[in-house]
Amino acid sequence: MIPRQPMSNPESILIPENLQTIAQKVFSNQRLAPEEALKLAQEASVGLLGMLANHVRTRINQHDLWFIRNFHIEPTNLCIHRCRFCSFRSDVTGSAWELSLDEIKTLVEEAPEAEEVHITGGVHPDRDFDYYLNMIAMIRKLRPTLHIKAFSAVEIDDMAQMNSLSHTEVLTRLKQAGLDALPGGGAEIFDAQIRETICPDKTDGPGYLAIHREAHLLAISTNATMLYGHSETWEHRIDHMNKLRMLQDETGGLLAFIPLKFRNKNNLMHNLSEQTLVEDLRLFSIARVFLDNIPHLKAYWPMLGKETTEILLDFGVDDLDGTIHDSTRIYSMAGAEEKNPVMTLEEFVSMAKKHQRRPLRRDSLYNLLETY
Ligand code: V47
Repeated sequence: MIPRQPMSNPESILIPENLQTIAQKVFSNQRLAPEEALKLAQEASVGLLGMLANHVRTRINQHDLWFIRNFHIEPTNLCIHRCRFCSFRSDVTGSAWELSLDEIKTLVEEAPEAEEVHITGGVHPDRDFDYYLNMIAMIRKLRPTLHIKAFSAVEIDDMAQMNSLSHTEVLTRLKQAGLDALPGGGAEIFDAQIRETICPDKTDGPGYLAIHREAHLLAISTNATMLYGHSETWEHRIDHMNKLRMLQDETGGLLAFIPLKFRNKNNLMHNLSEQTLVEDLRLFSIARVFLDNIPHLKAYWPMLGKETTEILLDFGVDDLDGTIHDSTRIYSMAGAEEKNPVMTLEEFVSMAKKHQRRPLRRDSLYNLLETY
């Protein structure tokens, strides 16, 4: 009989010589320089990356796995912009919608148990600023404790430009109406040259970062995203994350980082193939290891599918977003796994327990509401 080997603890797994100094830095909780993260991304095995990501995730989030009861409102799919990856815009889908405030009211009334609403959509060509202010004020009046996470930096920028207001004025007035936080959309990839190809006519990288900084200064927390798996290199990804890490050092206002995997159905970039699962695992791991100051790494399951999301729990993820209630179309149109996205609390709890994680229901600021 072959004698059983003692189970090795993760940190005793053999690490190749060329990566030992970097791995040691991660294990001793030191920050990685961008070039070290790049080397890790390019040279480490996926197993080593997962081990490092688990180390950092455990340090920052222990064995907690977060979830929220939420729903989306997408007020319109009309849009003045022409992002080449978009599968949602009315001229791509061939049919347009614009929700009235009454229709939005009904959607809020239909989700009495949710603690967060996520509002984002196309940038309408001629809605005035009052429409947005009235929308937020109406939701706030209807549901005084509902957390309102609304309008990406791009939408904020366009509200400012169309109404000759500063970003500070737009954010201040939305906050007075009841806005709590900004979602992370619109970041794509900060590199100017790639942006010129994939989304040439909207808020640029410095603009996105400036609006998030402004929001943080007004005590509006935000998330940040990165669209990956299209034409960018690892250098572009690390540069993108480094800019977010520097912003976070300055303001501390970012709650979560959400890598968004490019999906290639029904858009102008359909000729590009999608990334493999292994590449997803590498990307999430590097994000967890490099972004040592952003508390949460979210796997947005409607985009990734539940299976991949579950695997990502072992690659740095501590947050799964929420129940969603089949209220978003941005990703299903682009070919995401989940065509009618709904995740029940039972599914979430079972996924967490399978991975020895503590299932926790949160509010939008990661305050604990319930353990299971
Ligand atoms: O900026 C659009 C992405 C984003 C495609 O803050 C696509 O909690 C992949 O930011 N393939 C908007 N991605 C959504 C977003 C978001 C999602 C979930 C949670 C949060 C949060 C924010 O969706 C866009 C763009 O990067 N997107 N089309 C596509 N074909």
